[in-house]
Amino acid sequence: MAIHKIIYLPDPRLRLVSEPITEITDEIQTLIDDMFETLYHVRGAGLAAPQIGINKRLSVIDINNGQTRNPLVLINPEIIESKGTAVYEEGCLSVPGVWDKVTRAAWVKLRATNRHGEVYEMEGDGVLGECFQHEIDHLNGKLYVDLLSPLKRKLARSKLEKYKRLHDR
Ligand code: K2U
Ligand code: ZN
Repeated sequence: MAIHKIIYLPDPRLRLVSEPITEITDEIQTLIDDMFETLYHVRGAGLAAPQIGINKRLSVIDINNGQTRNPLVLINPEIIESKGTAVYEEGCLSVPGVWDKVTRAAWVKLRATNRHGEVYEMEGDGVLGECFQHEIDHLNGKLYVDLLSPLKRKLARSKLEKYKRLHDR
């Protein structure tokens, strides 16, 4: 297994629309294991393949905060239903050091494939629903800062530059 380097805004690879996965090969299984290892290493709640520079429609999620593990694999995920709106305080591993409020659907139903090739559906609200939406946005080349006002986006960009200078990235 391997821990991958997470890429940061404005890396253009974060802006690509990722390719669907057509076959769950050994290479994909290794990628899933590596993504979980990377996710637990950085103590994130979700990680999308484009965040490690791989433009495939794959995300891994574990919102259990380091307690009992509850790994969730999302291959070719899509939101098939959504309801209401809610305001969330959001951050992103590819925009480190920046948190802000964004408005998203309050409840979503997701359809995805797991690592065994089985299609499943899952409902989510709260952090899970937020995470589903955030991760699928990554697969479409979108970042949560796109949901901010132009002024807040400018502020986020300067906070990110400060973070990168401090962390030598
Ligand atoms: O995809 C990501 O960038 C990971 C996000 C996933 C997430 C987004 C919205 C709501 C819940 C989860 C991060 O896990 S957010 C938390 C975070 C941020 C920076 C460093 C560590 C953890
Ligand atoms: Zn993110």
